[in-house]
Amino acid sequence: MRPTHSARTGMALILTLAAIVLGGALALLMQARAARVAQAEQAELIQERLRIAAAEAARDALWVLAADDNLNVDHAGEDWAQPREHTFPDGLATWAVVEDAGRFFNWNNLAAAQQPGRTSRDICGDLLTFCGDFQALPIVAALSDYVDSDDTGDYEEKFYRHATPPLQPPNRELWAPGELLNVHGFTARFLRPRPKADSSDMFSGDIAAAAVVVPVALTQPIPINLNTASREVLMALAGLQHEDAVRSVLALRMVQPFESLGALLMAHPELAAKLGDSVRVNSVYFRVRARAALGDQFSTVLAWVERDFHSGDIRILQWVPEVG
Ligand SMILES: [Ca+2]
Ligand SMILES: [Ca+2]
Repeated sequence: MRPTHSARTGMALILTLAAIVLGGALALLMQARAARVAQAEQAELIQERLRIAAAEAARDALWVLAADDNLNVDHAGEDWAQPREHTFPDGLATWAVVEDAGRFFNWNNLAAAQQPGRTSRDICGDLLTFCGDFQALPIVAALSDYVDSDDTGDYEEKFYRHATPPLQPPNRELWAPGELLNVHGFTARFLRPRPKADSSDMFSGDIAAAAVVVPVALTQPIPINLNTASREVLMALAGLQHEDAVRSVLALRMVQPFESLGALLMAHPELAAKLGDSVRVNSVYFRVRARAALGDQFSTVLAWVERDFHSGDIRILQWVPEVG
């Protein structure tokens, strides 16, 4: 039987309605996709803005560091050492802080030629002990072999040959803290920051806050800054027998920063003689950390710089941006 006129009209109407519904769905789908693209573009724009804002915050902090009017003395009360914060009208907030490398022990000191007197190995071993690790010697030996240029030692290529995955000590300075995890005895747990403990406990130091990787090749270890180093770092430098002198140094610098090593020599001649060239009252290497955030998006910069001892000019050694 052939379809009647009204049946054909009904079928056409159904097809038209189906086309309208399908068209509407397609339009909605395209709208949603366009919204998603716009959202992604917006997030990308914000990310780019955050990246630039973090870099500018780091750069501004470095300007202050370069403008330091006393390059012979560096201490925590100076302009460059103050954290900087800024909030823009749209809510974007930046933060930056500069720290001198002289306040920390540099793991890479173990790669530098050792000074007469107390070596970087001795200092590193004592630092680990003051940070609660009482079996530091194998760790220090492993890191020394990993970064020193020769192939002589218990923890050189032969030791790692059967590691999984196999690796070879690079026999050069570390470029990033993450490399420490390749060294025998170093674990993420070992390097994790420790909660602040009872300050009267001599062995409660935090290795995460006391040691850094300054990514630079050295002929000599980076000296410790008497004005900025923590108690653990100064104790590691001086050794346990100079505990009273270190306590006195910490008290003296609260009143007035050391302006020369002569002042240390006057106050504690034995300690001054022991520390020799391993200590100074100013710093050459600095770390800047900056962050820019808007809502739940952020961007960070971590940079290491070298400041010329005479001109104050800044040279960037490493610049590591990160987005999140
Ligand atoms: Ca200064
Ligand atoms: Ca080696």
